[in-house]
Amino acid sequence: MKPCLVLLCAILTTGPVLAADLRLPDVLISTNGAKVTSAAMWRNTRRPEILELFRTHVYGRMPVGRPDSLKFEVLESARGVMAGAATRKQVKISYRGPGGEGAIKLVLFVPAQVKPAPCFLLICNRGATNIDPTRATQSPFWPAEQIVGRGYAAAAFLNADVDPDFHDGFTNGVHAIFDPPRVKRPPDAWGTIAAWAWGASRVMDYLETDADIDAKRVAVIGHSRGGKTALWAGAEDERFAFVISNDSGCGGAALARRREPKAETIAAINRSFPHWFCENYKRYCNHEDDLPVDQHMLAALIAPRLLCISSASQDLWADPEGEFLCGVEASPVYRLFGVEGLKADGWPPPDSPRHEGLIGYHLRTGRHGLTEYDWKCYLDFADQHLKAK
Ligand code: GTR
Repeated sequence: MKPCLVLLCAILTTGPVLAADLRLPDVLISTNGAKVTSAAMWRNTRRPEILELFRTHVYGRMPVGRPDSLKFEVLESARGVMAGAATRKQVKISYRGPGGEGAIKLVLFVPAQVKPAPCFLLICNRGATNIDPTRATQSPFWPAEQIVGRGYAAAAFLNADVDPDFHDGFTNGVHAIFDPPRVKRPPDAWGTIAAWAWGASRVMDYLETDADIDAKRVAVIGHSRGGKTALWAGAEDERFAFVISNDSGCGGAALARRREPKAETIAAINRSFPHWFCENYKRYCNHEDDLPVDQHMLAALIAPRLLCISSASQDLWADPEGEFLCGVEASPVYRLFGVEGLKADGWPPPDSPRHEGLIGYHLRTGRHGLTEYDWKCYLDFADQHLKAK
């Protein structure tokens, strides 16, 4: 064969790296080699084991449970906003630890006609104008009118309230409040993504006390770094009935072992954002195969609850196909519970949501972002699977 023909054949046969080629850790084989064959084995043995692996090697260990000092102050409760469609509440959620005090400001719109209402909680990693309580600015990042119009409460908080998004050696935010003073942080101490996830759980603590909210039907949603956070929040806190990862990419839904040439890697993310993960995660820069987990095991920690994963066609940095495969590879755990995870024969074409199973997936045409189209998909999925719960 001529060299150019050899090259052509090589190009034609080199498809995308499929999950089967990646030698992912088996989500259903315990560290001691035992095959997990029932939902009970998953719940009692394998799930706790995987959760511990993610705490130790990826996100770090957050303080356990609700702090005794947690306080809720409803600063405002205004009926008849959004032309009568909603009640607006603004709530200060505060906490105190050895290092001082901190607070999250929650913005919440409850539909006037639905009580108690299922709720979407957005972890907002963009500026405050995206979650404007006055609605003078209406951002597609948080289309609160559309959410309320579909019969859901719309809740949002700024991740920066919990922990500012820059590397300062963990001297601000919740790390400074709760971590004991020490010369060196342990290598599994919580990073900033774990801090934001902890914040989402404190908001959940409040939502459980609000009679207007059905706390058994709360979705936690985040985009990109917020999507990584939503996944970790849903893994750590099983009160979230529905978890939504929008374009979460590396350290979120994308499988680390894919190493797609145009996608973010563990080395790249640790270089740019050394504060997001725990120190141990840096051991896996350029050594993805040594990591005892991959991200499908994170998605599996949501089982058998509702999960949506989405990608954008031009968002190659987030490895869209790797995000899809994450849902596929988490699905065996859903099957242990007698339900379907992601039902799709192959990577679906753009703008064709797959919502049949309890893991929904869509690939949106376009760039990295959280858009009204994405929200429409999540609301449709919730109508189908969350409303009926
Ligand atoms: C990028 C980062 C991604 C993603 C994104 C975002 O710069 O590399 O992992 O989190 O930021 O949050 O928008």
